[in-house]
Amino acid sequence: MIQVDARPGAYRFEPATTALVVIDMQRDFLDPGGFGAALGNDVAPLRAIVPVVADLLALARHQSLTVIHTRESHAPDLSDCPPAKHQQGKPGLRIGDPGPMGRILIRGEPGNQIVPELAPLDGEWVIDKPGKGMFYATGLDRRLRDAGIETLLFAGVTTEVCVQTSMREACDRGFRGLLIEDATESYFPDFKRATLEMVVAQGGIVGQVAGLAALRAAFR
Ligand code: C5J
Repeated sequence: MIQVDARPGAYRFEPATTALVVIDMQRDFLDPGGFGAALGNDVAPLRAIVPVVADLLALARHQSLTVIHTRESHAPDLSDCPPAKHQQGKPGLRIGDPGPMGRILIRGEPGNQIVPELAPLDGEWVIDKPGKGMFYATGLDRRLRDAGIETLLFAGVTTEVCVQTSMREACDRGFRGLLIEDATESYFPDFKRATLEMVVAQGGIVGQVAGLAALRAAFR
């Protein structure tokens, strides 16, 4: 049993039943010209966590955890993109519109790929999700249960949107979550801070939070 110095209290897990979930570290959110930038955001803070996420991935691989990568992505015909979601962003810079890295948030386009520094290895799970949360229309719930996964370590972007949504959904489904705070980022520093506080409030109402150093120390 591994025990991590976490907030609001110690987080315990068995590596054999634990997966690292890296949410949406894809060019559409991290590179200029993608969906994140199209919504008017500065992508630099998200780019800045890539080395930390790479270290976290290396640790998870070394410890033989199941590794899961998600991508927010839609079918080329947008059949899985509800009108309310499609209408986000400025006309011409919406999901499916052509951008410098291909069609924005469309499966298979260059911008939809995970950044090369964090590329999935053979055998790691890659989940294409049309929602903000990782369970909607992905079949992931069944796959996790079939694999005997009980606990989930979370990283990726953005903290308050796809990461938090996925973590809350995981909690409702009975999975225990630990958010690695220096391996997640938001376009809005206040939103990240608030999300970390929300997660650990009320005794860890939807999970727990720890830094990568604490996770690494727990494996020693
Ligand atoms: C957003 C995400 N922010 N991956 N997606 O639209 O958090």
